[in-house]
Amino acid sequence: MRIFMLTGAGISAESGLGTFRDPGGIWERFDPMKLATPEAFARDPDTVHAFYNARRANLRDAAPNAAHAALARLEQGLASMGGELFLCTQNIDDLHEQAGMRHVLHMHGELFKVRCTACGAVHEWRGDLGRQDACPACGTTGRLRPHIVWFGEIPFGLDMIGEKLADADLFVAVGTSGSVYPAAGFVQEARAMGLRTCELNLEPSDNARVFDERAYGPASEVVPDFVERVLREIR
Ligand code: BJW
Repeated sequence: MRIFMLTGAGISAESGLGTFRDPGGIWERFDPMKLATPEAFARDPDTVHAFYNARRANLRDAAPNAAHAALARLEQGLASMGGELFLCTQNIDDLHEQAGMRHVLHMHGELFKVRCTACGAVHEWRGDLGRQDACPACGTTGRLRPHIVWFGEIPFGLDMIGEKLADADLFVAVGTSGSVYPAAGFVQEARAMGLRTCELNLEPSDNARVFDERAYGPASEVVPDFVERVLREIR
């Protein structure tokens, strides 16, 4: 069995990382147009750096939950039976990797990485970032930015995403509201290619009616249940 899995902020909610659009979520407290666009960064880099410095500090204290751990078990289980779990996350946290996932595509980038807009080099960066920092590769000061896909920028890995969707038997979306494109359109693409589709979420998402199967509840419960069911089926 080959599974294409798309995860969103809901899978990390129980690890203490806020979601975006739930009541009290990040975009209810902060204006995305002032923080998560290339124009906002050009206009006011200090405010954008402060926002992502706070997010990095939050992530440094976070640990994976039972849902992340279950997906790492699924990756191993499917691989041992000749199948594949392709995990495409919209999340910029590293909780899938911390839980032991070997292969993760971060289509919206990674919080613990920065990119130099002078030379293009990408670097690991776990601490605060500011305009005073220099690129470790080319030495230019003030040209490092979060390695994150902001609104209006093209997500990473779209070619591979298309290939893996075409290759899969089952599409599963976990903890995503289905409101940000192009990720929100993957379920339609999957259906058009003849894949079965399944949604695991706290509550029905904007796309809920498009899915063949649905299970609702906290990710720490519905994801391990789903994983155990799949592992039983393939053994
Ligand atoms: C739980 C739970 C628990 C809670 N257990 N579940 C049509 C086509 C293409 C593009 C567009 C289009 N229409 C508009 C666009 C443009 C735009 C867009 O989509 N805007 C919408 C707002 C309408 N898209 C873009 O700009 C993208 N780029 C782009 O389109 O490039 C052009 C292009 C692409 C492709 C081909 C050709 C051209 C880029 C989008 C970048 C998104 N960036 C962000 C910020 C990242 C940095 C940061 O974190 O600061 O990414 S926005 C934010 O939303 C973040 C997330 O990855 C993303 C998705 O959010 P997610 O994960 O779904 O979170 P929530 O909060 O929305 O939902 C959480 C869910 O969890 C809820 O359902 C809860 O119920 C659930 N939940 N607790 C289980 N315990």
